[in-house]
Amino acid sequence: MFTHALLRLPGANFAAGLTQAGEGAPDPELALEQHRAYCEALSDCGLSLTILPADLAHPDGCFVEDTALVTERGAIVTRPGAPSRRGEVDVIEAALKGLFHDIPSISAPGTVDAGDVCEADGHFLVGLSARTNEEGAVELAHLLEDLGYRSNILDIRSARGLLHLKTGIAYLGEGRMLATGDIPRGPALSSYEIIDVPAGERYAANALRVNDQVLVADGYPGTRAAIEALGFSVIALEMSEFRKLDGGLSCLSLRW
Ligand code: CIR
Repeated sequence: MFTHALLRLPGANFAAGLTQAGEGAPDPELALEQHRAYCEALSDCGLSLTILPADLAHPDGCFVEDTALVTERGAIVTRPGAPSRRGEVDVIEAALKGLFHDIPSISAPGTVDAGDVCEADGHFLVGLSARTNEEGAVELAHLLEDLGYRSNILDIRSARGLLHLKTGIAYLGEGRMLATGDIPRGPALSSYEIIDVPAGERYAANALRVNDQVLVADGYPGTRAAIEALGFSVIALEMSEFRKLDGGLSCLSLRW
């Protein structure tokens, strides 16, 4: 059960964030409105929220998920792969310090965006991507081991268009993994029941199970139906402005 979430508001210069989506510039006002609805959904799922102010030095700062990995047993601060995002960790680390002790960090030359880390009931899949390098993935695996967790590395560098591992998969619990076709189906995934994201709905793979509910981007009826067929109640959220910056539902919060 999650009881808390940490978030950061998108700022007035949100449109200056990194993107490869080619979907045009996001509207910062609309992003703020969509962020409000996202916060409301997390509250409705029973979480109490800490919402940090926007960070104008870091237009991607609202994508807090990439800056830290929070588990039941402790937190780890990452070292984001994009140089423009490295400074985002300071405020997040300070916010987590009051809640978790001894927070280790990924060190240079390692890089990790925690959007590349998918937890499945205490097991961790770590994506090697354009943002998470081998040094970072190996260091993260050791830090997770220190917390008593096992992990597998999954190389997604050849999956064109997947910014992070969780751009293409979401763990729904009870052994079920939502996944797009471009996620390599190697041994790391063999123990999961794969729920395929329908063709043309790739963006919806970044769904987010929060307690008994699943948050899904609005406008992807096939994915929504597949998740509802598993017996979940779904909260559909408009994500158009975050999508323009390659961001999905999970990126907007840290949950524990
Ligand atoms: C970036 O390129 O880093 C941001 N514009 C989007 C980050 C999205 N984060 C995530 O998928 N975990």
